[in-house]
Amino acid sequence: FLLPIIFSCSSEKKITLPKTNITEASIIPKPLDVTPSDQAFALDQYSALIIDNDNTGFKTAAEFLINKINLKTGLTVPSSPKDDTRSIIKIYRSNIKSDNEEAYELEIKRDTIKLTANNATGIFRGIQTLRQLIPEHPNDSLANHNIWIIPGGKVTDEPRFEYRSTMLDVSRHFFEADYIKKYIEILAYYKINILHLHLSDDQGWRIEIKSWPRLTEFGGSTEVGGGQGGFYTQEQYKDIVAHAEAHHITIVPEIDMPGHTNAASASYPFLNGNGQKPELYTGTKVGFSTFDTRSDTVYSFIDDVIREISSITPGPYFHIGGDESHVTKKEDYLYFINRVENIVQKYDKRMIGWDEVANADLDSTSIVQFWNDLKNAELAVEKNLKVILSPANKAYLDMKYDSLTKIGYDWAGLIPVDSAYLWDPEEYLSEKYILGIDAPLWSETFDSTDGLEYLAFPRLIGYSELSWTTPENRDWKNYKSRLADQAEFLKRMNINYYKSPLIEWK
Ligand code: TNX
Repeated sequence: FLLPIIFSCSSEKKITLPKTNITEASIIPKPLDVTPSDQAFALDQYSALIIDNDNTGFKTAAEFLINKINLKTGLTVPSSPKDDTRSIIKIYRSNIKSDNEEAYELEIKRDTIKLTANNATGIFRGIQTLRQLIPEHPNDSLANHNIWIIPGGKVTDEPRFEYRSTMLDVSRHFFEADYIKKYIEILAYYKINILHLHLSDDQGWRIEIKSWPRLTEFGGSTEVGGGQGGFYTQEQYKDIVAHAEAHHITIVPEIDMPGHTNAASASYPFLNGNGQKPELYTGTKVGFSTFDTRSDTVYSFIDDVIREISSITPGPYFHIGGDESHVTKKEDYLYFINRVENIVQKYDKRMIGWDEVANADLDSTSIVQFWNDLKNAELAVEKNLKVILSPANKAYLDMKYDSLTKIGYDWAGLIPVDSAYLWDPEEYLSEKYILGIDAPLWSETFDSTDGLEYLAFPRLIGYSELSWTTPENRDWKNYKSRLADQAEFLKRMNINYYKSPLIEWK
């Protein structure tokens, strides 16, 4: 006999009810405080936007929001109300309670959204929260036109740390300026506010220095594996800086020295500490090169480099590297760091160096970036200096996720998506010494933007939450489900993220 085939069939149209509880919205990084209401805002063809003052930063931020709403929904939101306007997004400047530079308040009601901050940066951060609250898909069951339902309530938000950074190594492999601009857009969406560019290393010098043209003409002509390398002209660098500024992101340029300097010394052999003329290098060894630390000509070269880069870098920081100078004598190294610190200060920048620099007699404004040796970070604290945390076994984006990851290293361990998230900066130092977090992406093991994105995402999204969100507001299970909801954005942005099996991707 035949088994009856049972199947159910429904002709009912599937109705997905809009999420209207703001506390369940997938915002990353999680805001400081979110209070729900039982209302919801309807974003549709009858919505408009207004700004309460003429501040150019506010205007630019509002245009940014209008543009992003258009890209996501296709709606063209007018920047002033029209006769048929039914709902309004208002951007206000007012003195909100927090004096944090990046604080904002976002209040969502039935027919108004009010975004308030003391300055344009706060508004810009709040705009990212609002973007994340707009659903990827409209609801078409509520009216005969598309409506994007934004859950109602109030968000009061500000970051835990002021330095929320990622580093990209464009030296071991070069990545074009246009790509850096796309990367900046993704960082901004997650409220990362610093992009640290590792602009020089043994394998390539990547920024034009007008007074020393061979640095890029020759020193920028290759990369790991022997590819053609490349470099940013100063115009291109300025363009990156301007794009970053428009996203309220600061560029931190790094020229790594006295070690990691083979490309510079191959271009100008007088820089070399051992008196020889080195060849260009396309391998992946570290710690074999050094500048001549006792030559005044070397310091006048460094003065030119720092002067030229500083003059096109509006941000307050200059990173001098200082790591793995294994062939520089200790006393020469300490002498070098102090002299270079003076040059950085002469051009009104605050010096940052990898943790080894803590051994020098640093000025109180200089910053130590912990990556390897906690003793160096503790030494920095003894000297009352600020520290940036980049513990390699937690925050290195070039570590493999697991043993099957095809690119990346494992010298500091494997870093799956959960361990990248499950730590707290205060495990290392007390909060008052921590300026923030930097997640470095070293590029020895990949030459494509696909590889870059595979290692960076989704872990970088977790570092954004670690540096923005207070420990009480962080929870892996909750984060994991919010992360799963990022898939649509990452796909829309064409990001080749790693589909970690730890996440139930939507
Ligand atoms: C260590 S981290 C380095 C880099 C390498 C990286 C590879 C640091 C300050 N130095 O030169 O690219 O390991 O993971």
